Amino acid sequence: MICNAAKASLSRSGKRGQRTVVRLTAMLCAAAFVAPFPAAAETAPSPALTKKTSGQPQTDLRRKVIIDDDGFALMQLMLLGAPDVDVIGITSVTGGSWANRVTAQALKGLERAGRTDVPVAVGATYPLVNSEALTDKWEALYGKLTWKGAWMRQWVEPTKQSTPAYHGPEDAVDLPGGNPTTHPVQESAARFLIDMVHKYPGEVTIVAAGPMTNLALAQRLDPQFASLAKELVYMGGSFNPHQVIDNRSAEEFAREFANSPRREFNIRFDPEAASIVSRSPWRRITVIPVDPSTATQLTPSLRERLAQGAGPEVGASIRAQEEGFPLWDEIAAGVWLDPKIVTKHEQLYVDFDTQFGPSYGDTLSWREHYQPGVGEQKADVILAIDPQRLYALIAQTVATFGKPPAKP
Ligand SMILES: [Ca+2]
Repeated sequence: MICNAAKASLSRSGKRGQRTVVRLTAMLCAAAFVAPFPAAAETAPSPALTKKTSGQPQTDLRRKVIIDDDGFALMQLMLLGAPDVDVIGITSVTGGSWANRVTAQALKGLERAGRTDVPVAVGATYPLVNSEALTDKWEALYGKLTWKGAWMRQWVEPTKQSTPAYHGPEDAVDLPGGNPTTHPVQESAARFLIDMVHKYPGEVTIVAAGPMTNLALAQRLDPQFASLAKELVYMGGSFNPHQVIDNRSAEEFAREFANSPRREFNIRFDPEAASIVSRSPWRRITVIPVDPSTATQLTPSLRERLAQGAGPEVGASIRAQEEGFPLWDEIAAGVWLDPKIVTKHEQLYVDFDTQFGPSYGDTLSWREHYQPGVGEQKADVILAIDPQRLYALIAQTVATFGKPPAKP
């Protein structure tokens, strides 16, 4: 969930050494990183022999991940900075802002992080069925949405959050810190996703933190897509969230769920895509809904703590982030990097309402035996996490941008 274009449009920066094959020092670093988190080690891929140098076999133990998102912020830095993780690609999608802007933000963020080795593929410009015109009609019938992403023109009532600029889907992109000089790959996001799961069958985790349009397109193009991935971790949906933090920002973000506890933006923007993905044969699904995010907040002190460790360039971009936001997407990365941050979770069958009525896009869920059995999949739904442990994990991962590159 991204509820603010300012957050999405920030350009991340930083210097980081070129990654190659994991060497002994990096492996030790990775081992130290995952050692406190045994559950993460349980999900680590089997070692694959990847390359020989000077007669010495070298093993790439890093976990492969593709980030599918409608922005570029702390979550991307966490995964790029985690020493046991290989980000094999980033795919953009329209959500908080249009895909062409998200693509530029990702390229720019990677340039500033010194990680132009990570390919970026351009994702879907439009949701499968939903549209701005349909959203206007829906609001006339059923009431105003709190946040509409790329279609947002104004807030319903006063808010601390900045009002994002309204753009058309093909408007020229002019990022605040300058446009990227690098370019996306030629293939579309859906094609890139399909190609990667075929190239590394059973090894690729997809962390999705925007509308699931690209994943739905990939599954419809190639019915093997979901089953060839290792797992899907997605931020989306809402079960029964409550305001936890007592301040104005938390109160304002609670507007999104106070009277619509089953509605969440990523899903509501493209309900049909979310339903297709929920009914696809993934080996494993982890859902990070709104629920655990209400205990988290990017406070000025947390922001400064993260920025101080991240080096001057990445640090400056972190300081530019708007305060007060729940850490929705960062929880998704955090749960994948360290499952021990989870304090409450439940196995549920999950789908989403695609009827164009008042509950369009709402989260549907069933315990075992109650599910309708029309393809919906069982998922591990994260309901609560330890915020302090998440903050420490974010600090630990972004701090890698503040350190000199490891010597080869
Ligand atoms: Ca997002």
